[in-house]
Amino acid sequence: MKRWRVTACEVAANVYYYPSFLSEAQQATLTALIDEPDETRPWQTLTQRRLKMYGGTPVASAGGTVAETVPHWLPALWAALERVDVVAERGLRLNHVLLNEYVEGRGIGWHQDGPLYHDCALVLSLGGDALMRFFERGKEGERGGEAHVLLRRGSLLIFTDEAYTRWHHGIATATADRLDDRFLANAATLEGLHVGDLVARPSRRLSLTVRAVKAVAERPALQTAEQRSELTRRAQTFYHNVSELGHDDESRDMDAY
Ligand SMILES: O=C(O)CCC(=O)C(=O)O
Repeated sequence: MKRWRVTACEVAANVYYYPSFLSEAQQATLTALIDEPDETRPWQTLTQRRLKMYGGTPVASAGGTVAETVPHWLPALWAALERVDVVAERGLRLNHVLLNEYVEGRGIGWHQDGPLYHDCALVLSLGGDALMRFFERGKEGERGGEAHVLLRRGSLLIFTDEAYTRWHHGIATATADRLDDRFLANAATLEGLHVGDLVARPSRRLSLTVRAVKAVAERPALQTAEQRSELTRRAQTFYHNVSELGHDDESRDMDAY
């Protein structure tokens, strides 16, 4: 994973899509690295997906996120992503990853990524395609515009500014996604696919959501048992809060829309 060929395509205000960001070989390497046994960091099973977090638990208080040791392959990935134009222009130092695993067409309910991170989110897709839907919420809470981006395997999606702070995003639970010409924003990038096509979900899809946490606290060289248990408690609270328990109704709403 030394060289990264990037072709940018702006699909909607503040939403950028890079088809084939990772080559087939890079996708295979990254998937193998993700699947390396790691007893220190087990998968967390949520309602719809499994999740791993790298870079510490994002918190607003107590001096910020406590930096932690990350897998050996992650710093090179962060460095490569920091060279992508949208990220480089902002001078962002990436320091956080949520690794999502979805099986059998599972998705993620409507949500926003929140103020603990800088307003720039990157999503790398592995294993298969899924349709990411964005919608804009107006000042009175009413629904505004909607845009769909088919996230093909190997692609990179970046969304910033209002797409991050005002728009919501999610992936419906479905065995396949219909490419809807009313909303599809990256049709021009989809070789071999056409509006109206049904795109099957893979049996397993991985995504890495990469961001920069705003406040990072240095990890003390030696941690007391109390500090360790506080970090575990923070992580469990975080996993609980991002669990789709509260999003299930909204997922149904996605399908009804
Ligand atoms: O899996 C994806 O492509 C999206 C993940 C996502 O929205 C998130 O981690 O906030």
